[in-house]
Amino acid sequence: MATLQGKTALIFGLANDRSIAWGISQALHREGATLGFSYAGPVIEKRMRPLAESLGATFIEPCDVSSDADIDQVMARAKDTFGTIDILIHSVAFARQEDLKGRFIDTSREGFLLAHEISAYSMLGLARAARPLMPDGGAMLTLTYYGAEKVVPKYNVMGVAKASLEATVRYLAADLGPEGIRVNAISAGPIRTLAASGISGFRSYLKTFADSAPLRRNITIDDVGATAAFLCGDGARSITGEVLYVDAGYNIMGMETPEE
Ligand code: NAD
Ligand code: 0WE
Repeated sequence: MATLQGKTALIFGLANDRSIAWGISQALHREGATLGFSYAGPVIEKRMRPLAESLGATFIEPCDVSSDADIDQVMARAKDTFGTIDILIHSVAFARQEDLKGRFIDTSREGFLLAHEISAYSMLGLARAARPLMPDGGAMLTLTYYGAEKVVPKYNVMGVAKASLEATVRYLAADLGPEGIRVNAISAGPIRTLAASGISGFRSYLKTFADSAPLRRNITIDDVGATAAFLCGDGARSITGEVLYVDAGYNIMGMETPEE
C-alpha cells in the first residue's frame, strides 16, 4: 500500500548511494511520495543527480545550509514548483575532521560554532523557511546519534551539536504542533557512509556495536528508510518531538555484551 501517495518531500543531505538520505529517499519513493532534492555544492551534485533522477525527481536545487540566502532561495523554488510540501528531511551534519579525533576539550571556538551551525541550527533554519509551505500540516525529520546523550570517544563536538539538534526537535515540535506539523528525529546506529569515512577506528565501532546490540547486527540505510517512511506517514500521526532509535536495540544496554 502506497502510504505517502500524493505527498511531496523535500530532502536535504543526499550525497551518494551510501547516504542515509538515499535509504530514506528510496523508502519515501516506494510509498508513492513525490521527491525534491537539495545538495551542498557542485561536487556533491555530480554524484547525487543521477540518483535523484532515478527516483523521478526533477526538483534538484543547490543549498548550502550555512547560507540564509540559499535556504530562502531553495524554499522559494520549492513553492514555485510544488506550491506546498508535506515532508522535510534533514540529513545533514558537519564538523572539522580535526575535531573528530583526540579530546573534546581541545575543540576551538570556530570548530564548535561550525559543527553547531551546520548540524543543529540548519534544522531550525530549514524548518522556519519550510513552514509557510506546509499550511495543511506536515512532517519534519532529522538524523541524530547516540553520542548526543552518552560520551562516544572521538564523536566529541558532534555529540554536543546532536544534543542541541535533539532539543531543537522538541522546541520545534512544541511551536509547530498547533499547525499540524510534526517534528521528529531518528537516532541511527553507525553506518559506513561518506560522513563516516575518514573516522579512524570506524570498523571497530561497527564491530563493538554489532557484538552488543540485542539484534547482534549492524543497521542499514534501508532500516532507517523504513522508519522514516513510517514517521512521515499517517501511522505516526500522534508522534511528535520524539527521538526514535533505529539501532538494533544498542541504546537499551547498560553494559557491553561479552563475545560468547
Ligand atoms: P552523508 O555524508 O552521506 O550525508 C551528510 C550530508 O550532509 C551530505 O550530503 C553533505 O553534502 C551534507 N552537508 C554537509 N554540509 C552541508 C552544508 N553546509 N550544506 C548542505 N549540506 C551539507 O552521511 P550520512 O551518514 O548519511 O549522514 C546523514 C545524517 O545522518 C547526518 O546528520 C549524520 O550525523 C547522521 N547520522 C549518521 C550516522 C552514521 O553512522 N553514518 C549515524 C547516525 C546519524
Ligand atoms: O554523525 C556522524 C558523522 C558526522 C560527521 C562526519 C564527518 C567526517 C568527515 C560530521 N563531520 C565530518 N567531517 C568530516 O570532515 N556519525 C554518527 C558517524 C560517526 O562519526 C563518528 C562516529 C560515528 C558513529 C566520529 C567519531 C566517532 C564515532
